[in-house]
Amino acid sequence: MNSSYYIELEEKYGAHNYHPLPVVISKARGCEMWDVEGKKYYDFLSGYSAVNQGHCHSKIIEALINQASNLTLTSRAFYNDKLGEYEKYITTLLGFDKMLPMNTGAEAVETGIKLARRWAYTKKGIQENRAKIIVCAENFHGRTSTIVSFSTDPSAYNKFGPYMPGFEVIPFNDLNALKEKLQDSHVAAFLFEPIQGEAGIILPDNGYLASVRSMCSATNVLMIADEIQTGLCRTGKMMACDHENVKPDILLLGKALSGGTMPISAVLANDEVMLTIHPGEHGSTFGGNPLASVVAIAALKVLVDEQMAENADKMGKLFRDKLSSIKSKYIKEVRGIGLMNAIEIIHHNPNAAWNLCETFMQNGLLAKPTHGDKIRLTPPLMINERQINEAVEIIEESLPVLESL
Ligand code: IF1
Repeated sequence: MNSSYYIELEEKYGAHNYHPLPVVISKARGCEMWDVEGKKYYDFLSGYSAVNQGHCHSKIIEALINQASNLTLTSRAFYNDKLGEYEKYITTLLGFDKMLPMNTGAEAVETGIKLARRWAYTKKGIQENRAKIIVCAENFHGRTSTIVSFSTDPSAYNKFGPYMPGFEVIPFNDLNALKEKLQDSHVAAFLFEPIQGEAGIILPDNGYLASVRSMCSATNVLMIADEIQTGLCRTGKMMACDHENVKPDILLLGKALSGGTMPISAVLANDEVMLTIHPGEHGSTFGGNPLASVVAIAALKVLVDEQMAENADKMGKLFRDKLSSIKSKYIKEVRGIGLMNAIEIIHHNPNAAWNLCETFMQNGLLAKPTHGDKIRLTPPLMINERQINEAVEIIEESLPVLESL
């Protein structure tokens, strides 16, 4: 069957909650994907940073297959012989007392919100149902009803009300605005992305993370870092917070925690916060299942053993240098850190970035615009110099399409 067949199937039988590029992928390995016609592409989206280790990494797939044929789920009604090993591995690797396992990134964010509120009432002494959580404009933390309640993107929250109260919005990268909000004794936490992904790879000023850390500590407010997209070596360090040697009070992980094989998310915190939730007060059917536990250990080991943070740092610098040397009136900015990069397009046609991505696709590279005029360029972290060079060539040879729009 050809691509049209599969596209028509989804059109007829699937919800229309996405607008994909017209490409039908049937195989992927490393940085490369193949469509049903056998055409090869470089993957410069990486499943929105879920495939940092590269598609179908042999060690992760091997771990998955071996465990899947033995034990996949016990539920948390019983213990199993994999979860404790995983909890020990990830808390030792990342430097926290405990980990609460969930499945999707949004579930990790929701868990972080519940932990912050529970800590606020039982430890900080905030009056019940009065806890506030500060968030940033242009945030993206998932798509549950609570999370879209504090989104500033109408396409995320419009006509999904009524909205969950208890959230206040400040501009990202604005320490004065945060300082002012932190004077409110009802504030339980500050929830933020170290780098705003969906907003278009927006980096804060140098020192922002360290200032957030000290300001939250000084006002007894929990710092919740959503590293679901920025974490796990994407920015050239294990965590984006590591660039400023900052440790949040609650760390949220997802996506590449499974190497893109299955939904696995994790919430890490120290005992003072984590132990405010007692048995039977939070969880999920698949959270901490033995299959996810084995896969997550393998996915984390691959990042460490194959030095993917170091490669992301090195290849990211090469990529931005080469992109920045392209002379084009249509490229307003090249920005990013590690292999979390984006180009911002400047063009009178509002569909220019989309059309450019369709041309990238015709020339063998897959990427997608975010918020109109920004194109996220986030390949798997095992990409090599030759592949970076080929990708830059594809980008450069595609730009002339903008002349005719
Ligand atoms: C979609 C965006 C990215 C995230 C951060 C939590 C979550 C995400 C920082 C929730 C998820 C995904 C969701 C996916 C596309 C993608 C995305 F475009 F939606 F905004 F990456 F930027 N925190 N991001 O980036 O994790 O529940 O999805 O596992 O909804 O289309 P999830």
